[in-house]
Amino acid sequence: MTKTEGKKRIGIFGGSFNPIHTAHLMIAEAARDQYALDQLIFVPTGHAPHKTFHGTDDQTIRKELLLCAIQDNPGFALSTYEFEREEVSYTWETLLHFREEYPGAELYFLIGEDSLYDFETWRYPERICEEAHILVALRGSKDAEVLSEQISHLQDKYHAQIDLLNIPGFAISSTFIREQATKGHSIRYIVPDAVANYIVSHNLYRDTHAMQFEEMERKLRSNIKKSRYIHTQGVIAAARHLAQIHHYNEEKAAIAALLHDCAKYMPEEERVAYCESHDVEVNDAERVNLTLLHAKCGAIMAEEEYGIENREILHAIRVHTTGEPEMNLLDKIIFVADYIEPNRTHAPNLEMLRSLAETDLDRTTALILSDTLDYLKKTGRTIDDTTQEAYDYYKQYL
Ligand code: DGI
Ligand code: FE
Ligand code: FE
Repeated sequence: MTKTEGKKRIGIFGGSFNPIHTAHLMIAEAARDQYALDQLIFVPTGHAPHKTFHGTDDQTIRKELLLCAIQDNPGFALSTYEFEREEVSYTWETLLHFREEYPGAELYFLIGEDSLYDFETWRYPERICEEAHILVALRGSKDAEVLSEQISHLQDKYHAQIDLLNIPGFAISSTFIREQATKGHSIRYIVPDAVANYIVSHNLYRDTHAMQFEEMERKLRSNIKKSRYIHTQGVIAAARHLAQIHHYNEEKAAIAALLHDCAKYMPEEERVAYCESHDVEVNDAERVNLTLLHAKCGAIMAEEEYGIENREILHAIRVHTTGEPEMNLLDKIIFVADYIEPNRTHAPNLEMLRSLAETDLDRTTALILSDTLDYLKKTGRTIDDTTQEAYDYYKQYL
């Protein structure tokens, strides 16, 4: 497409963006590229800012996520024009605003295919058509004949200038993303990494879950000593960090970290019976060294007392003290976080292990097991078979 000399070409993309996702970005980039736009401006709709349970309002979240999403594209910009207005903005008013902002510019207004069919229900469709070219992102939802009829109709009636955007078909929606995030499922590749990280680290869309976390935290605090609670907070921070860099669900990692030592203060004489009554096997080393059992008891307690059903979380708690061969990602995150958390100071090589954990969890696990075994041998303690087996497996990474 050739550029009209001297005239700026500005694209305007309105929508809820709750949250912004890859399909929005593909549409915006296609418009920017195919119509040689100087700037593509995202204009999130200003619907009433309601506070979320986190105390942040919905507009702030949508804005932050948009900023994350567009940061690396110099052709993209964000306008909070509709946020700043008291009343609901109609498209024609928004276009008038950008007309004043960019006098003499050619405005391109992006809409989805669905909007093409309810366009006439919008306030002043004729003014919209007067101010801007309309770019339609096709979803392939209607057949070609219906589409071209609707376009001709709008062209005839409003002198609309309508063009189509060529983009691959997709069915990503913001609703789908929020649902995924609520369930703690991955939204990686559906939104840019920066957006996914923000959503996960700010616990967005997870209201019930976040409540539960705080509830569990309160309950835990009344069941363990202050020093253990401080250690636990350190493990949570370390586990969140490791989850982020190794691409594991941060919330699940935080829950496993929160509860990993929940049975630390269960009376030792109750532990064997607690395990056996829950069909959990107790080995000889554990019978001799009942402190080891806080891991298995912790997994049972997390399920029974804290209502954790997720098998991965329960497993990570169960193996956090001895480790085991072929641990999964969460197991390793918790195993390593427990050892390197910021409040620990006594173990050897801590600084080296902390930086190695950023890149290589297997090798970090191997080194921790090796140091633990050395320490146990030096202090003449019984070694649990599982600790030895875990080391025998992980020593390949040394
Ligand atoms: O509960 P934490 O203190 O946060 O940490 P943890 O659950 O890793 O427990 C740490 C202790 O467990 C540490 O002193 C080493 C010990 N340990 C790990 N494997 C074995 C073991 N102790 C014995 N006796 N035998 C083991 O195989
Ligand atoms: Fe522990
Ligand atoms: Fe611990």
